[in-house]
Amino acid sequence: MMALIQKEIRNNVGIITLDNPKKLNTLSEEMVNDIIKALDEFSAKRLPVVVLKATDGVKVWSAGHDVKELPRKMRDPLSYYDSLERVLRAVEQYLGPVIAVVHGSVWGGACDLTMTCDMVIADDTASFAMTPAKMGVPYNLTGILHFMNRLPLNIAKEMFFTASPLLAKRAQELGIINHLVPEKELLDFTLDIAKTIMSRSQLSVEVIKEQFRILSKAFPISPADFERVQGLRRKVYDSHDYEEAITAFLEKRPPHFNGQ
Ligand code: YXS
Repeated sequence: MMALIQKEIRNNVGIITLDNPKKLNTLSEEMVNDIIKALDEFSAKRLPVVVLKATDGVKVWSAGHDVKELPRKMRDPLSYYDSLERVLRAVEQYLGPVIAVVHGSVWGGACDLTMTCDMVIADDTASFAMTPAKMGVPYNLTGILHFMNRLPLNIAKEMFFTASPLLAKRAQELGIINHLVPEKELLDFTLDIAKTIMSRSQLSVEVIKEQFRILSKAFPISPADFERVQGLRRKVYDSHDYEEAITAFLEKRPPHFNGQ
């Protein structure tokens, strides 16, 4: 069985490399399970920093959720135990910073994954597209909150409403990217930042990361509002438009939305 990711430890930094380029590093259940397993192994070794990257030179860092694994209809495509949701929580809950190193384009759930990482270091080939509106998917509250925590509302809305890729320079101006560096310097630059982090008190870094996680989720919503959101989202994933978007993608044709 081909490994979908590569794992290595360099100077006490855990490095996970997405390595399924022929499938554009789609976040399939299998790849997600491999990523989570690697994070668990690194956590058992108490590695203070993790880098999440793709193999060098790819055009696509990750094409996001594996569309073939999305429910065709009548089921929440992003429920709590969905593979994408599990990997997002694994990154948030990792004991220390997880740094995304991005070369190439990032799509949909993978865009949420980079937004969930603690930092993003990228080169000028990076782009970020948030695609639920293109895929007919009723994104979920925790995912939208990741973007609200990262970006001004108007920018987050533009990303969701247009589903258009946001290019590296603009991503840097907007703060999606911590540092925009030349491709050949990407990993060394990131390992340098990791070295600085590791020179600090890990007890302090870990408890600060956990506080950021708790505070970034501290968003009051009433049970009635939550249930209303779930009802609204169900109308979308039960709709013709959701089924049509998935089918059109798989049939390689543009979707015909009719608002039903
Ligand atoms: O023709 P074959 O069978 O080789 O398959 C094609 C594509 O169908 C397939 N592929 C995918 N399969 C499953 N899930 C995907 N996300 C996915 N993306 C691509 O890979 C083969 C090569 O794709 P192709 O020919 O289009 O390559 P390209 O180089 O011309 O274009 C690369 C992309 C990434 C620009 C293009 O593949 C693309 O736009 N992919 C979809 C990106 C996207 O919208 N991802 C969002 C997935 S849904 C998701 O993440 C969340 C649920 S949500 O939407 O809510 O954010």
